Amino acid sequence: MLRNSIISHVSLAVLISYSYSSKVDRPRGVSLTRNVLYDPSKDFACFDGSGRMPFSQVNDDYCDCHDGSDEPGTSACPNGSFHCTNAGHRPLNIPSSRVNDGICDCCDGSDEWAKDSSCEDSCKELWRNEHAHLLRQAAAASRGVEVRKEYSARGVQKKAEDKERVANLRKEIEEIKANEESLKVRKENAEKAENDAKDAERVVWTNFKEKVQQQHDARQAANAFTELDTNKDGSVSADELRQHPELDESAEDDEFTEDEARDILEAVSVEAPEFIEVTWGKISEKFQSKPAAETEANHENDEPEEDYNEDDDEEEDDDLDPDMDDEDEEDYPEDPEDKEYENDLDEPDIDIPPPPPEQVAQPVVEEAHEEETPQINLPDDPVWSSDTKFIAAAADEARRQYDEQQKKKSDLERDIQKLEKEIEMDFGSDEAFHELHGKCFELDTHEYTYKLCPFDKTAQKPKDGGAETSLGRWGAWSGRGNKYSAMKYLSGLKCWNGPDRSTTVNISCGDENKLLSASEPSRCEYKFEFTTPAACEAIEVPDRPHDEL
Ligand code: MAN
Repeated sequence: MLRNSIISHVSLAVLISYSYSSKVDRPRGVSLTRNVLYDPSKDFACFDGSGRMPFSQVNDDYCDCHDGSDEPGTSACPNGSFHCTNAGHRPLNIPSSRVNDGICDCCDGSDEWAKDSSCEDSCKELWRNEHAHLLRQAAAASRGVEVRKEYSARGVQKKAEDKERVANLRKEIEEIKANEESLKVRKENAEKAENDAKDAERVVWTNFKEKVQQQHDARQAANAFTELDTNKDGSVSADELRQHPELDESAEDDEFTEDEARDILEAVSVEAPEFIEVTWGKISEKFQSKPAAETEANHENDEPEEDYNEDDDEEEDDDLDPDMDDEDEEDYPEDPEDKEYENDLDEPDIDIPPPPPEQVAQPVVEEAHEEETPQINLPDDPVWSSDTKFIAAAADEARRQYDEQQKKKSDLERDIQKLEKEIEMDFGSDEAFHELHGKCFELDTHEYTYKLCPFDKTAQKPKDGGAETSLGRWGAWSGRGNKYSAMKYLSGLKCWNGPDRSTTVNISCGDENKLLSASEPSRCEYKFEFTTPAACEAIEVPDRPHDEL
């Protein structure tokens, strides 16, 4: 209001300024606690220091102080505040703008003092309603408090049990550790014995395999010699070699000349031993055996075939037969250093030796072609002797025992870790929230089923099917003032083009554990309301209203 309009309001201003409450004299709109700041016998100083004035300017409907402190009972200052005494109910501060605006804001009607206001004093009525409501709330809270006590007792007991379990598990670990070293040594010794025994047999087996391979190679060479020696004169000549153009070493011309064949033979012709020892090594990769029919057709008038070793095939079959007779087995040199064995290697013998005793592994004989020497595939390891099997079984058992104890130890360590995590968890000052640990609560909304698993996670699942979406994992208590009034769940599934999903769960006292509501106030930030007896505290209901007057 402008200063020049004050004149017309002087009488009103005087009325306002000295209109004191009937019970305790103080300017209008001033609370009991601030009354000391308004002393009519002194000049008035603005609370913010923005001015000083005769007391008559307090509540003169003109705003002198920046903070509005000189106009506690009028609407003159835009930032002022009016105090409703509201005797019989609860005092209230309202913005000055609401003073004399025609709306009853104070239940005692004191804000509408200018006119003969229609505001009735409804404070007593309000108090009665509020009191009844408070009594109902207090009754619910006291039921909740009883349940909370049960939760608390169980929570305290659970924590004690968990601690005891941890202590017992630690003892078990200690016992395992006490035996660990001896089990380890036993296992290592048994494994060493196993490795030694197997290594020794592997040496014999490897020699045997080499020998078989050499014999096999020699057989291939002998067969090739037989096939190449078409005139059966006991030697392969350059002409005979030329029947196999695939052996031509010069790629440029098509013709496999006699000179080229001689270069390979390094002679006019070679006899079997030299062929097997020298020539075969040069041609074996290129040599292609001709199908029997072709060979027979080409040489149907030849002399009756005299194989380089015509008994070989039979013997080979015998030799490769795992069910060979004992005599054969005895022939096999047990000692890989055996002289006889070495001599065998010097002079290719087309007999395939029997496998070492007790190492009768099943050779895989593949009949590649009727006329070709069978391919021999022997397994990497032999069939172990019964002694080695016994040693290996002992090592298996020692390993099993050691591994079993190790697994038991790590299982126990995992259990301890889990229990310790639970023990360290903050379930409230009386452990009442422990009751909610390990449980989940759901709420169906139109689109989703929301889920709260306290101290674990929050989630959302579309009702028309589809996977559960994580709305966060347990983070921390996050209530303002009372930290147990809210929980925070963080790092849920990342929102497309947005933050990781997260949830704030407001906790309030209720008769039962219930997820009351779930909403998404901003995208991917969710808000749940949850009630639980664990949050109940006794409510004290005042039996009389405030009586500041
Ligand atoms: C899904 C739900 C919604 C969320 C959108 C964000 O539809 O998780 O709650 O707002 O993704 O893209």
